[in-house]
Order: sequence, then C-alpha cells, then structure tokens
Amino acid sequence: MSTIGIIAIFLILIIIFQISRASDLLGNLKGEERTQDARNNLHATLFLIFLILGMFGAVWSTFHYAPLFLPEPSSEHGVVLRNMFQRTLWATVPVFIVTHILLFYFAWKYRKDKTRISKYFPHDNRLELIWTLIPAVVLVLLVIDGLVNWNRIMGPAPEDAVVIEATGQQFYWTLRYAGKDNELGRKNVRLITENNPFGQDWDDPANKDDFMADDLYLPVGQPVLVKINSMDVLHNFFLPHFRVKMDAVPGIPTQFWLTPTKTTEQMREELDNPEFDYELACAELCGKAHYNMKKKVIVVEAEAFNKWKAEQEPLSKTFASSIEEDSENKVVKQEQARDNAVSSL
Ligand SMILES: [Cu+2]
Repeated sequence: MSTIGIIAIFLILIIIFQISRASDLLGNLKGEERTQDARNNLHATLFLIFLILGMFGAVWSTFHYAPLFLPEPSSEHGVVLRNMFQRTLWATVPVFIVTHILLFYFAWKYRKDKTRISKYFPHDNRLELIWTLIPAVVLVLLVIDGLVNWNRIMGPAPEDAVVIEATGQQFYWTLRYAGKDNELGRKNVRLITENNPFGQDWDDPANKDDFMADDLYLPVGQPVLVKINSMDVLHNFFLPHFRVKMDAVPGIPTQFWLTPTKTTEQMREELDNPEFDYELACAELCGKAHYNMKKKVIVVEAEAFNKWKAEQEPLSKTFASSIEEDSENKVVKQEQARDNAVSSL
C-alpha cells in the first residue's frame, strides 16, 4: 500500500514537472514575457494546492492514526505531562495553522502583477512590539509550566518510594530492587563478574537483601523511584503508558519517580484486551538489537506486590558460595600482603 502511495506521489510530481515544462515551451513560442507570467501563475497556484493538500493531509493522518495513540496515562505524572502537552498544543497549533494559511495565501495573492505597485513599509514600532511581546509571554509561561513539572518529576522522591535500579546494556535491561531495607547497596564496576552481575560490594550490608527481577513489578498507588544506569552506550528507559522517559548515560546516574495509577488487570478491562501488557522499552537507538531491548511491566495491588517482593531471592543468597570464596581470597591476599610487608622490613 505504502509503495503504491510513494509511486503515486512520484508520478504526480513528474506530471507537475511536465506541465510546467510544457507551459514554458508554450510561453517560448509566444515570447519571453508571457513565459515569466505563466511561470509565476503556475507557482502561485502550486502554493495554494500545497496548502490545501498539506492541511487536509495533516487532519486526515491525525484521525487515521488516532487508534494507534497511547491510551490515557497510567501514572500521576503521566497526567501532568499529558496536560502540559495539550496546553502546548493549544498555544502552538492555532498559530501554526494561521501562519501557514497566510504564508501560502500571500504567496499566491501577491504574485507578480504589473498593475500593482509595492508599498514601501520599512518599520512599525507597534507591530514589532506586538509580534515580539505576545510570543515572548506565551513561551515564558510554557517554560515555567515545564520547569515546575520537571522539578516535580525529577525532584526527590517521597520517603516511602519503592527503590528500583535499572541498568541498560546492549541489549537488555537488568533490574535490581532495594529489598526490605529499601536501600540499594553500594556497587563498583570493577567488582562485576559472572557471579556478581551488578558489581555489588558485599561489605555493604545494604546489599544483603537486594534482588534481581525479570519483569518490572510495580505497586499501584505507591511512589516508585527508578535509578537509571548504563554499562556501555546511551540507552533510554521508556515507559510509554506512564509517559516517563529518561536517558541511561554511562557514568552519569539519572532518575525519576512515578506513581502508577492503574493495575495491568484494570488496563486489560479498560481496553477490553486480555492480552494487554505494559512495556518497558529502550527509546535510544543503541545498536543492532535495540528493537529487542524491552521488558514486561506488571502493575499489581500493593498487597500482591509485597507478597511478590517477599518471595524473591536476594542476590547475596543466589551467589552465596562465590561471595564466600571471594571473601576468603581477600583474607588470603591481605595475609600475603602483610607477610610481604613484614618480610621486606
Ligand atoms: Cu538500548
């Protein structure tokens, strides 16, 4: 279908080109001056056609693709962002429509005409003031709106927020939950091994209860703080249904917090789609398998969330034997170092 569309557009362009060439040749036969007039008229008419087709296309595509739009936001911040987006549209779309109608209409209306004389109109203070002040005020209001909401979303999360860490890597996300103490243990990239995927520092007691999860479990109605990292290149932690998105930058931790407002079950009912699942996706083209860098997001009632959380096995338990081995090695190394130091005295 789209191929046929492209071919059709291409053919229309060829036809327009041929018509303009034909009218040029025709003009040549009738003399130079007539040619110029014909060309001006043609261009002016094309401007009008472009305006009408463009406007029609914009409206048509909006309604045509409306079924693919995201459903209502599923988080408190999502609603804030959606409203902000709509306010921005209300401020900009009317301006876009009016200026474009004028742009193309004027190009048609004021095409070269020997009977009309241009008016010399170099400067008007009042006009300058109007078209500088109005956009300035509107933009300042939009920017303030954005800043206030940015600070709300990026600012410190409530004390009781569930703490989750998401690490992006070509091409998957790893999720670490803070466990019972609600505090993520210290980690160090140098400590990463097969048996220590996050590079957790086992000397930090906060690491004892941290656990890893396959799906992103979230409790409904409870704030969640997501701390975002990357191990290699730029990734982007994107929860489209919650309208949150944040870059994962190697070496620079980022974060945001959100409060989910609808469980997966509620969403399935609302959309009348028993297959529906929230999705975590990577929104930064990060390499060949970027498209595959996603995870299922499961939003459940707080009770079910706590039950799930209690069932998870801490990483310290999963890798208990290798942690012990490591700490023994450490003791041996320390002893060796001490012996060396003593013998060198
Ligand atoms: Cu990615």
